[in-house]
Amino acid sequence: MKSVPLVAVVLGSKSDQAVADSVTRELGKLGIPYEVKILSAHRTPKQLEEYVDSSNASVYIAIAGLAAHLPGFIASRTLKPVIGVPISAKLGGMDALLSIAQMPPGVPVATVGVDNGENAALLAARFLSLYDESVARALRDYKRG
Ligand code: RP5
Repeated sequence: MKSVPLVAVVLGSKSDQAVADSVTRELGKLGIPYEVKILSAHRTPKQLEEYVDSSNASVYIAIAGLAAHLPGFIASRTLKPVIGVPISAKLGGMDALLSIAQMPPGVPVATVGVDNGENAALLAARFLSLYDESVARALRDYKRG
């Protein structure tokens, strides 16, 4: 998308692409500009830090499996809302779900269901709709499928 991205969609690995696609499909339906980055809290921490420090996005959606520290890492670098999407890479996604949900007090991350990129996009839209009337309108007109 060409306009300034409102949502930064960050995935920990190319292997998370299918869920990232479900996020961007919903954002696209709602007309919300986004950008997608593959950056890892463990494999590329420096680049991830630089990206978050320079990003103008209003909301982050962070998609990760296994020991999923990506959303928490981002939340430690920004005061903007971070939505974590746990991926079912192993253990049915329980490892990632708990890694994302069990953040220490003071560093909140919103957590959606395992592999539920659709809800992450819709939750991001709800945040944006608080100040963006075009997103609020798109949400009111939104139809699933
Ligand atoms: C996490 O480890 C990624 O988010 C991915 O879900 C999982 C496996 O990554 P790959 O080994 O497939 O790159 O960091």
